[in-house]
Amino acid sequence: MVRDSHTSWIPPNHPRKESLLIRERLVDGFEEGYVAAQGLIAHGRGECFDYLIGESSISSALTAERVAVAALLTAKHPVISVNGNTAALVPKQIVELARLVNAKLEVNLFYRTREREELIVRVLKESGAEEVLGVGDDASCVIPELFSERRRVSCRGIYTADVVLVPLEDGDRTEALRRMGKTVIAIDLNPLSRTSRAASITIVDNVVRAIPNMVRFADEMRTMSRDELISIVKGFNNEENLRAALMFIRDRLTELINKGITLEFHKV
Ligand code: PTJ
Repeated sequence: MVRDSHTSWIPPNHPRKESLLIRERLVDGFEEGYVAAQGLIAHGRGECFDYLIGESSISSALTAERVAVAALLTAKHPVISVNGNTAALVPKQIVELARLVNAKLEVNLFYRTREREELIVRVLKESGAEEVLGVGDDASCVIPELFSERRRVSCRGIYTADVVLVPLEDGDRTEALRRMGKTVIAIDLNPLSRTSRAASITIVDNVVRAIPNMVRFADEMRTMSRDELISIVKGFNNEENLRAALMFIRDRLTELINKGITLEFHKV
């Protein structure tokens, strides 16, 4: 689905090639009509936080990703919520993760339109999904005390789920889902967002790394006993894990300040 015209201008040796290619995937999704314009803004905010963690999966994120996989594998009714940005950035990987942890996929949009819902279903189906919930009349259950368009969910999906993975979520719905007694797993590069602070398990990582990591962990952890998986989940403390992410950022900035932050250019 990525058009060459958008990526061909990127020099192969550009130091920020990967980041530029990721942006183009969102621009393509926007032009194809399924990424919200606000999704482009959200991505820019994410990029900023990604700089602070060194654009890599830090150890607290890897821990949270393993715990999240354990929670999904032990859930009775796990659901993965998909929005425009996730569909543009990791369509195949999110379908693969759902298959490995036996979760349902549900489209759920903050900026909801029927057209975007249907386009995202198409993207997911082209990536191998068999069933995608949450479109049109299927989203007939309502999350109480929530007023955004995200309140309408599938009765067979998010409404009855015990564990919900919500990449790039808004804080209101995270809080509402927690009030319903659900385990909420958030992926959010901003450790200070309301979503990050309200979720049960917060993964402070870029969705482009977090989901492939989780696919790898799900493959490795599938053979673990239920007791082992439950003890991984029980041993996790989200507050402590978020503190570890903030301390990583603090220490990294301190190191950069002490060691020097300017790039070294070739002398002529
Ligand atoms: O497709 P829709 O209609 O459901 O809309 C999706 C967006 C993302 C536009 C919507 O959910 C939204 O407005 O989200 P927010 O409130 O802007 O929050 C997005 C959060 O995701 C911010 O805290 C960003 O730092 C974070 N973020 C952005 N890009 C990434 C990310 N986190 C992880 N990986 C990213 N690639």
